[in-house]
Amino acid sequence: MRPGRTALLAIALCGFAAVPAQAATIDVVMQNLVVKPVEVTAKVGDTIRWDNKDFVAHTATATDKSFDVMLPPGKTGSTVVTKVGTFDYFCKFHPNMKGKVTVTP
Ligand SMILES: [Cu+2]
Repeated sequence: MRPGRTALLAIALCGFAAVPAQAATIDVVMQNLVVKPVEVTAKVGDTIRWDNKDFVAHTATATDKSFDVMLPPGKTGSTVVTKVGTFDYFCKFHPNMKGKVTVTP
């Protein structure tokens, strides 16, 4: 590879590394008292968005209280994950509704 081309490649790689990864939104649907998908994986900075398609209210309440999102009937709610770890959550009104968010760096 010619020197000029190597330099150009180095600049391109540096430029790519300097751009932070785009935060993603991970959608979870609550319908018929079921959380789908039950388990999702996110990276720090991503948004988890729950879409309550039922006619009753739900919550996405972390067992460790790291988030507690109220989801009125037909509404969405979200939280941005900021900590690495595995977070189990449930619905305060329907404790059988459970899900899990795994957050990676
Ligand atoms: Cu519920």
